[in-house]
Amino acid sequence: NVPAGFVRRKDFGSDFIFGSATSAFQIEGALGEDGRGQSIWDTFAAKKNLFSPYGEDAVNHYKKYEEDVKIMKDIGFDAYRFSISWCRILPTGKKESRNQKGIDFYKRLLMNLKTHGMEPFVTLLHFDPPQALEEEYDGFLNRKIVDDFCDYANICFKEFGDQVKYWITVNEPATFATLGYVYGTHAPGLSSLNANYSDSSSSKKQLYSSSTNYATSVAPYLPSDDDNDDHDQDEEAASDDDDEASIFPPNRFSVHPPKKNDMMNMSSGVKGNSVASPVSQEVLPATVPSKKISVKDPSEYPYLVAHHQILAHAKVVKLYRDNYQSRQKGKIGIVLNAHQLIPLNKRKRNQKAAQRATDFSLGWFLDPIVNGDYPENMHKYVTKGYLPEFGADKYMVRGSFDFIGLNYYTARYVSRQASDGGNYITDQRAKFHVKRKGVYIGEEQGAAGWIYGYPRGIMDLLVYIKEKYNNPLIYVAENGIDDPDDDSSTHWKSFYDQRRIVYLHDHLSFVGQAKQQGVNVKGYFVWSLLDNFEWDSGFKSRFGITYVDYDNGSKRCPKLSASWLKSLLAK
Ligand code: PNW
Repeated sequence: NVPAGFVRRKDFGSDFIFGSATSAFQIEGALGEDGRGQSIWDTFAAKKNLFSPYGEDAVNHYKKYEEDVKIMKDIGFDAYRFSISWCRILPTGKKESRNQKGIDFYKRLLMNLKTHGMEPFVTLLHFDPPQALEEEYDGFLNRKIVDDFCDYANICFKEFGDQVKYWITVNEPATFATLGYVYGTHAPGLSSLNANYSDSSSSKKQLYSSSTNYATSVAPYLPSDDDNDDHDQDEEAASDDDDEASIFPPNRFSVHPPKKNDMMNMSSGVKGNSVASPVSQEVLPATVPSKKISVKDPSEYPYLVAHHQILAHAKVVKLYRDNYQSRQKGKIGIVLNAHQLIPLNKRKRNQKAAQRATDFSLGWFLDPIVNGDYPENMHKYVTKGYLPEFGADKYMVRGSFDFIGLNYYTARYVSRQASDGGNYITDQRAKFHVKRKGVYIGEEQGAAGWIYGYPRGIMDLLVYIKEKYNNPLIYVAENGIDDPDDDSSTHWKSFYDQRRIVYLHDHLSFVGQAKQQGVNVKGYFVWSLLDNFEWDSGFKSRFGITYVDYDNGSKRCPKLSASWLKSLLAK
C-alpha cells in the first residue's frame, strides 16, 4: 500500500463522504441496446469519429457494472456519483416513450450499490440530452425542454427515489453552454464564433470564424468603469511571453502545440516551459448546423441554453420538493464547474477582469439559484438583449438547491481584454493565461493540455463560495487529472500514476484546509473511477484511477493512485 502522506481521513470528520464519479455516456457503451434512444453525443461522436480506435463499447460499464461496484468497494469509497441516461429511460425524450429495460438497468445498478453499502449520488443530465428533442425543437435552445426534463425527472424520482438520497439535476451547465454552443467542441457542436450570421440591422456586431484570433481582432474599446485605471501600456506588454489560453477549449490543444513523438512520451509530472502536451489532437472545427436553427443570432445561443438549464434545474427541484422530498428524504442540488481565476497582476483592471470572468462562469448559475438573478457584471456586459430575464421565474429559481456540487480541475490568470462585446467570449472583456512571467500557473499538466494543477485554487474557490453565497452545503463532485493514451509497449507506465497521486493528495489537503476555515464541504469525488470516453478527446485522455485495457476486453486494473486512495480511506 502507498502511504497516505499528509492527508488523514479523520481530519475530514466522520460524516465526510469520499467517492468517485463517472457519467453515462462516458462509460456505458451498449448505445443500441435494450431500447436506448440516441443522445446528442451519439450524433456528435459519430460525426467527428471520436470513438476511434476502440469503439463505442470500449469501457462497457453497461455489462460490467457489477465488477465496477466491486472495485469501488475494494478501494473503500463511501459513495458513487453516476448519471442516468435520459434516452435510456425515454428514447425520444418524451414521457410517452418510457423504456422499461432502461429503467431496469439503473435499478440493478442501485441494488448492487446498496448491497455493497455504497451511497449513490445520481445526476439526471450529464451533457447527453436526447437527439430527438434536438430535431423537434433545437433541444436546450428552446424553453420547451424544461417540461420534458421535468417529465423525465419525475419518472426517475418515482422509480429510483427510494434508493437515492442525493440528486443532481444538471452537470456543469456552463461547460454545456460554452463548449456545445460557443466553441462547438462538444455536442451539439454549434458555435457562436462562426461567421455564418449576418443581420444588417446590427452591422456593428462582430462575428468571427473559428480560425480568427478574437483576442486581438476586436476594436479597442475600454469599459467605462476602467477608464480611470492607471495608465500602463496595454496588457500585451506585461504579458508578452505568457501563453494565451482560453478558459475552455478549443485553445486547450494549442497551448503547447503537440510534437509528433509526444504521443508515446508518457511523463509523470510535466514541468518547465518546453514540454508539449502529450496528446496530439487538432482543434475540432465547429459544426455548421445541418438544419435551420430557430434562434437567429448564434451569439445568443449560450445565454439561452444557460437560461433553460437553470429553469429546467429549478423546476425539477420544485417537483422534488413538492412531491417527493418529505417521503423520500433526499437532498437535491446542481453541479457547477469553475476554474480558479486569478488577476494577472495587481492592476485594478485585471482584478476586475478576473471578477468578471468568474461571474460569467460560476456566477452565471450560482447567482440565479442563490439570489434569483444573473450577476451584475452580466447585466452590464452581455451584449444588449441577449441576457434573458427571469421575470416571475425568479421565485422558483431563487433558493433552488439543498447543496452545490463543485467540479474543480485548474486555474487561469486573467487580464482585461478591451472589446465592444458581441458574443460570449468578447462580452467578458477578459483574456486567459496559463503563464505569468514565463512560469506556468501549475506544474502538473494534464494530457489534453487544459489542466494545470493549482491545488490551492480548490480552497480559494470553496472559501469564495462560502463567503459570497451564504455558506451553502458543498460537495466536491469532480477533481482529477488525465494521462495520455498509451500502447502495449508503454502501458505499464500508466499504472504508475504518481502524478495523479500528487495531484489528488494536494487538492484533498486544501479541501481539508477549506473545511478548517468553516466551509461547509461534506464530500469529495475523484474524477474518475475508470478511464473513459473523454468527450472531444475521445479515448486519448485517461482520467481513471482504474486502468481500462480497451484492446483487451476492457479489462480493469486499479492504478497506483487507487492503492493510495485505499490506504487513505482505510479506517
Ligand atoms: C467535466 N474544460 O467536463 C465533466 O463533468 C466530465 O464529464 C469530464 O470528463 C471531466 O470534467 C474532465 O474533463 C469538463 O475544458 C470538460 O474546462 C471540459 C472542461 C471542464 C470540464
